Amino acid sequence: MASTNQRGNTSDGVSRRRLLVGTGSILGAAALIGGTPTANAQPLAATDIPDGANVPVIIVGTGYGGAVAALRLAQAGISVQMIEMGQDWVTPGSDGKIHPKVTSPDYRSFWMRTRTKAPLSNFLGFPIDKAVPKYAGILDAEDFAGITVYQGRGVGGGSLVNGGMAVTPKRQNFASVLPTVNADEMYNTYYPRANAGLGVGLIDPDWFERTSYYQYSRVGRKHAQRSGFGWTFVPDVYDWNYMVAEDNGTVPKSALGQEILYGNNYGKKTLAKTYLAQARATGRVTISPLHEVTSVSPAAGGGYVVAMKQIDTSGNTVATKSAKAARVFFAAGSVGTSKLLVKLRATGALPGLNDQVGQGWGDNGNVMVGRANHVWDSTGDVQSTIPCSGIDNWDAGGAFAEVAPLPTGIETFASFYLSITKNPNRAAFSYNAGTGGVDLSWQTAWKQDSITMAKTIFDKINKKEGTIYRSDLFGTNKIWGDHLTYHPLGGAILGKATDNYGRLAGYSGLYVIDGALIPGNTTVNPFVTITALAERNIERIIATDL
Ligand code: FAE
Repeated sequence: MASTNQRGNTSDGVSRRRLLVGTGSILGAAALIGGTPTANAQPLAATDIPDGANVPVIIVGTGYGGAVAALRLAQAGISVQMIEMGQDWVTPGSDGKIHPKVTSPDYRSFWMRTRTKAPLSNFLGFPIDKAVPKYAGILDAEDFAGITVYQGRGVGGGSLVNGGMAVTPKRQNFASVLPTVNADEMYNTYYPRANAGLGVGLIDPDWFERTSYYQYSRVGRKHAQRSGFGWTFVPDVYDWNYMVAEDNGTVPKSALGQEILYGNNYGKKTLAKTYLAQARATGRVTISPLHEVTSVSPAAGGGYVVAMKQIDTSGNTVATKSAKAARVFFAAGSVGTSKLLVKLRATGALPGLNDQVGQGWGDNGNVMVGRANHVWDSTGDVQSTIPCSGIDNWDAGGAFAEVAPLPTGIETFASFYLSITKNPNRAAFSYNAGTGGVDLSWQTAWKQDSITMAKTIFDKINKKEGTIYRSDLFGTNKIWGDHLTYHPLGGAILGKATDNYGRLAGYSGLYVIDGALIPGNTTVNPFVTITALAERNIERIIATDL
């Protein structure tokens, strides 16, 4: 095989992309090393928080909850300091792009790993992961004993890596999502506000029927409907007009150019382009990337001391700092917020947090599966990375399945799905004094409930179509992707670890405002609900606490 240089070009002048297509599968990726970090090797000095800063508000994390809080606090005239452990993804790498394709992960792809950990680990049974330099990449595959939790790292949190599917739960299911929240308020005010703030839109149905990039979705629809299942378009924050222009060849390709899991260079309305852009435009919001909060504790004389470490892109600590804030919002995501709070309670920094902190964590019932189609049901060698449709069997079988892409660049004859299921199991975070880390009690076997629910859809489709499951995508002879979640939820449940607006019990001026508040399941993809709940809570907090 030709050798590969740092830019991903092979010595015979063939680009990595062409090499992969030329080998006829994504397996070629396994043999290639992940490039070398050259760009953005230094922390972004312009927004570094000074040691000893004294600010009104610190927000830990820049995902959905944090972005909503920052914007609304700033609009209320309050200065906000955001602390984000990941990078501000604004600087192109050596290939001129900020983000690599999903088919060619490199140093930018994973958070502090020396080997990629793609959600689909195999193809035709062969492993596809490969060595990469340790780097502050965009996707964290965080391993706990029973589950790998995928999360976005950087300014914009999960919005940097997710599929952008922006789904409001059916109203009849809302009582199971957030039992202590008034549904009328959410559906009349906060869901509409969230959808507007996020820039949610729907695919043009006529273009959907025409474009070769959604052949896989049309096949998914045909199979769902022939088996009698409800099939629905799913809204998304991707700029649909941009995607049509991609198809027309008038703009650079992003969703139609295999970009998603490791970032989209164009087209997706991430938080950096919506809530955070608006927040920054107020002039009252400062974001310090590559800073990780390590502790929060009461300050003498009131307020809180927030300790943090500043890292470089290799993960080395370049400074330790502390700042004082009158109020602190935990928006580090379900896992990030829960880990921090559990550790701070156990180690004596915040001993008054109640025993609900760390409880009630769920995986939104995520489970993945592929089906092998007949050769006359081709799903297309070109596929948009942005899913636009789902199969709804929630009421009858407890599963809502997204028809997901497999954007390999070749015809796979596979239909691929990420299901959200009514999995009832809930795990707890606990401090491990031996390792100094935080463990999660989730057990892989608990996914069996999700598999059973997903099978209510796919067993029936397979029977009707005379097809079988793929067993080569998650290992050798392994059908179900039951080792992971994209949708961590809970750990500081609304009304239990906090009051009904996210105020942490035991500490005035400490708030949770992210997915940690939600008790484990949203019945659909979660970020619209996280955003809407944050809109609801911050409105009340600004009105009464500030
Ligand atoms: P999140 O967005 O995770 O933000 C937390 C931020 O805090 C991150 O930027 C962290 O780097 C940062 N952080 C953590 N700890 C610290 C610390 N100690 N110090 C400083 N910063 C810290 O939280 N959801 C959908 O609704 N639709 C989809 O299509 C969809 N697709 C997904 C695909 C993938 C591959 C993944 C990973 C997730 C997907 N999700 C999707 C889930 C969605 O992105 C997730 O629910 C939200 O991002 C969670 O929002 P939070 O505000 O809770």
